[in-house]
Amino acid sequence: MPALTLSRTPALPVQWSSLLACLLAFAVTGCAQRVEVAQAPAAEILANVVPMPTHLVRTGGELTLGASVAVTVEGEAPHARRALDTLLAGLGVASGKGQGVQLRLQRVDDPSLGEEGYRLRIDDAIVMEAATDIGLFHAVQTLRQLLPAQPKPGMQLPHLEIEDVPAYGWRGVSLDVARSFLPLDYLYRHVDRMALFKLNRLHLHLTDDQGWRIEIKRYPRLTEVGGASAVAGGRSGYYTQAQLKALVAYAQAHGVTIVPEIDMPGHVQAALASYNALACDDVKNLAPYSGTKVGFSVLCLDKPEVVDPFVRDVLTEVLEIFPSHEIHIGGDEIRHPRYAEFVEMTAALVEGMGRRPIVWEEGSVANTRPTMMVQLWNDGYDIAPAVAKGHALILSPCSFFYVDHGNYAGQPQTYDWCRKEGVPLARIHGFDPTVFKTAAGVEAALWSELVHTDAAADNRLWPRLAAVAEVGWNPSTRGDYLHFSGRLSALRPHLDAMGIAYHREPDLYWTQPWN
Ligand code: TNX
Repeated sequence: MPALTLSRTPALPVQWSSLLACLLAFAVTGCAQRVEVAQAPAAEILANVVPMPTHLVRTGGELTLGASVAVTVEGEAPHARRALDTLLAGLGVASGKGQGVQLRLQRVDDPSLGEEGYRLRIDDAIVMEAATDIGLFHAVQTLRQLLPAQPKPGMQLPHLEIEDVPAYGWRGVSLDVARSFLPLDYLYRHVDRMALFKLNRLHLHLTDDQGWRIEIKRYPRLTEVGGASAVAGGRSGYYTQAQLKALVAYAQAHGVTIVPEIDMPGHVQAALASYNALACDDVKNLAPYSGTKVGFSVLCLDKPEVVDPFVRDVLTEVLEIFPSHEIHIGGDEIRHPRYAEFVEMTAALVEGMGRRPIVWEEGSVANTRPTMMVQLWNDGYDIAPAVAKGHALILSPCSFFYVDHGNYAGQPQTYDWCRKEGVPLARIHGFDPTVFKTAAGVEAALWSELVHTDAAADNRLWPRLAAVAEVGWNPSTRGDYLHFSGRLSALRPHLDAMGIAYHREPDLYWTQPWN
């Protein structure tokens, strides 16, 4: 089946309807520049779904949803079922046995669908098939995008057939809650938002110089002292273990694995301020830190008798909270003669505990097993030796994935050290992960030195995370930005319904109010 098949009943290309609206509004809004650059997407838009399904055919006609849907489930699918019930309830549609359009969720024994793939067929009934509950959950998310964001009379769905399997198993976002804390309720909302775009890894950067955000029972001062500081202007705070366990379960039910990072051996001023013995004896500055410099603090690697048990104890508690197979141990931005030795020790420790370590790119110099994952973050870093060793890569090259950089050049309160022009939506969508032989997937990073509120986080993350999702799920679409922006533009009511304070991206015609 070709990736895109011409439909018998083409959907209205969203870009063109927006263009029309723009022309009509021209006198008051002055959108002439947009008109000049706007053109039709190379492929026809058949359905407003992001990420673009790998196979999609419109089969002609529409299905009208009535007041109720008759749901049947074959096989275990509690997460998908809950998501479906929430979706239908939100649209005022009753779900249950009996009357109305038939909707079937079915587990099938089909290895070609993998852990996350699914089929969705809409004709006079709706049928979803997947090998796993999470595959069915993703099918429900596609249905969610095809339906309106708010209830309305006579809701219609296009007849279609989708078969959709992600290119990459790692489609992530990392949130730096250490520089500036994000409240727990933000993380819950964030998981919901990730789920709509089938993002599946939430990497939490839990510790850094400016704060320590995870309760460790054996070291209470880490949160008493380290939890009370933050970057200047940012928020302090920490999560209890019980809170994190509940968040982990919630995320799992939404197809999201939470990957914890304890950043070591550098980026540890909050830990040193909490437990001075972790610093070398000649270190004078042991105060909490609220600046934005990096690379100045380090665990005393000459005192393994103090540092190694600390690392082991902390990781033991971290692993009890987070069932994620992958555990991030940091390793960035520090020069020390015993650095490689420390990474080797810590990576082996994680492996000995039955998990898989991840390090930032610098850690790839250590003599570790190739099963360790490596996260690339500098565009220019020579990652070839790590690839040759067989390390799987998480791709976060800063000029594509650092969303602490502006949505546009010169955006206030953003960094530009990696790319002066910022990291616009189109650039992310143009990223090609396929040139990295051992890519596990992609991950955007929101560092929070300059991001101190929920609204600022929303602005940096959205709509750019939709492009991250598409690049990781279906990178074959990257040549057609207009196709992507047309589909995404139409999903604005869904972002509104979730209360996202997104960047009003001109490429999506979001500078104007939605009518
Ligand atoms: C680099 S990426 C860092 C972070 C900063 C970020 C700011 C990485 C592994 N280290 O500590 O917050 O730049 O953009």
